[in-house]
Amino acid sequence: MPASVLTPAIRAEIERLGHADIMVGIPSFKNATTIGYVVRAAQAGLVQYFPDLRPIVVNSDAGSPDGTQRVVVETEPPDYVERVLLVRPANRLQRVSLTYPEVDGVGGKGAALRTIFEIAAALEVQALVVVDSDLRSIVPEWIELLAGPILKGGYDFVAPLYNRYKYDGTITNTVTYPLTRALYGRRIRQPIGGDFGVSGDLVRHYLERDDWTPDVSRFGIDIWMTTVAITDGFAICQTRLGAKVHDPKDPGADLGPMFRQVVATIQRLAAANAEHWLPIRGSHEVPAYGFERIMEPPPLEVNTIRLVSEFHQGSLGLAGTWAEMLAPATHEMVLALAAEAAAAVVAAERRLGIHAAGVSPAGVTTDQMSDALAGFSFPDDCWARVIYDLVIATARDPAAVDRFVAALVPLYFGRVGSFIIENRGLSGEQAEERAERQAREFELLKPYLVEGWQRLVAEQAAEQESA
Ligand SMILES: Nc1nc2c(ncn2[C@@H]2O[C@H](COP(=O)(O)OP(=O)(O)O)[C@@H](O)[C@H]2O)c(=O)[nH]1
Ligand SMILES: [Mg+2]
Repeated sequence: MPASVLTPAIRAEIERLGHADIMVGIPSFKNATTIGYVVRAAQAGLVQYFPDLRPIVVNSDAGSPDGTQRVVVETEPPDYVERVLLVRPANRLQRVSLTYPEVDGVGGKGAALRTIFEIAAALEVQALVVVDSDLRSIVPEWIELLAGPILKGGYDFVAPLYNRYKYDGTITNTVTYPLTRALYGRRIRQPIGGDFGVSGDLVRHYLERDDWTPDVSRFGIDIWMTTVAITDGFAICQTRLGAKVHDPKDPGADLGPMFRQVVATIQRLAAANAEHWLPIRGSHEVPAYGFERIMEPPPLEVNTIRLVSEFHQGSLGLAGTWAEMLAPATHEMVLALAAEAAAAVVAAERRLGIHAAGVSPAGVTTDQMSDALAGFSFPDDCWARVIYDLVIATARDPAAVDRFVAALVPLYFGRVGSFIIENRGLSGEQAEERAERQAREFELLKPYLVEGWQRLVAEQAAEQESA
C-alpha cells in the first residue's frame, strides 16, 4: 500500500475518534458562504436516517483563507439537529474540520478526498458519503440516498443521478458519460457528479491502488473513483437526488483546467484498461435507487460566442498538435469546422452589434448569442472520432497526454458551443435526449476505436520485431 499521507496531528485526531460506522466527507476550498448549509444537511441526514450508527462528519479543507473551516466548526452543533428533528440518536455525532496534506506535493479536490479515505479506513466505517461544499440543493435525505444502497443493498459504489440545467455538467455530457458508457458498457449518467457513496471495502481498495497521479489529486479524482469501481468489479448503482444546484460555472471561463485534469485521467485509464473494454459492445442500464424527482434546476448563462470563437482561435495555434493527435480524416473535418466557427462568430457579432469574445457582453443573453450563431454545428460523430483518436494517441505516446488534452480544450469549447446552440429552444428533457443520442453515437463508433487500437498494437509489435 502506498505510504499514508496523514500528518501526526491528523493521526492523533483519529486515535481520539476511535471508530465510526458512517462518515460524511466534505472537501472544500473557499466555500465559507455555502458549506454551513451542507454541514447542517449532512448532520441532519445522519441523525434522522441512521440514529443507531456511530456517525462522523469530516471536512477536508485546502487551508481556505475565507474562514471555511471556522464556519464548519461554528455551524449549529448536532444537538440543534436533534431538537429540530425530534430524534434522539444512540451515538454522539462527531464533527471534524482539518487542513489536508498534499499528496506528493500536489493539493486539490483529490488530495482532500485522499485524507477523507484514510480517515474512513482508519475508523473502519462501513459507508462513506462524499458531498461537495458548494451545494444548494442538498437535503438530509441525500445521506440516506447515498449510504442506503451500501448499508441495505450491499452495493460498493453509489453514483448520483440528478436533474441538472441543460448547460451545466458539460464535461460530463461531452466526455465522461458517453466515453465511460461506450468503453465499459455501463450507463452511469453522472460519473463525475461529485456526490458519491462508497463502501468501506472500496475505500480500502482505493488506498491500495498504485496509480494515484497528480491529476487524481486534483479534479481527476471523480472519474478515477468511478472507473476503478467499474474495472475492478465492484457493485455499482445510481441514486436519484433531484436537482443539482451549486456554484455556477461558465465553461469558456472556468472549466479549462478541470477539463484537462478529468480528460487526462479518463484517457490514461482507457489506455491502461484496453483488455477490459475491447470486447464490450453496446451498454446496459445501471440500477437506480430512490424515488423519482421532477424538480427543475435554475438556468445558467453561458457566453456561447466566446466558446465558438475560442474553438476557431485554437485552430490557429494548435493545428500542429491536432494533426499529431487526430486521424487525418478527423483533422480535416475539424479544421473545416473551425473555419465555419470563425464565419459564424463574425456574422453573430455583426447581428448583435457587439464584440463578445473574452468578456460576457452586458445585456446579451445566452439565447440571443445562440440564435445569432444558429447554423454552426459540431456534429456528434465528428466529436466521437476526436475523443477516440485521442485514446489511441495517448496510448501511442503516454508522455504527451497533457499536451494533447490541453490542445483538446478549444475543441471541447466548440463542441459545447454547438450543444448549447442546438439546445437553445429545448426543454431539459429534450436536451437529455440529445445527450443520449450522442452517447449512442459513441457506441455506434466503438468499432472505429477498436480498429484503431488493433492497428496500434500491430504497429508496436512490428516496431519491436525490427528493433
Ligand atoms: N480541499 C479542496 N477541495 C476542493 C479543491 N478544489 C475544489 N474543491 C472542492 O471540490 C468540490 C467540487 O468543486 P467545484 O468547484 O464545485 O466543481 P464542480 O461542481 O464539479 O464543477 C467542492 O466541494 C470544492 O470545494 C481544492 O483545491 N481543495
Ligand atoms: Mg460545484
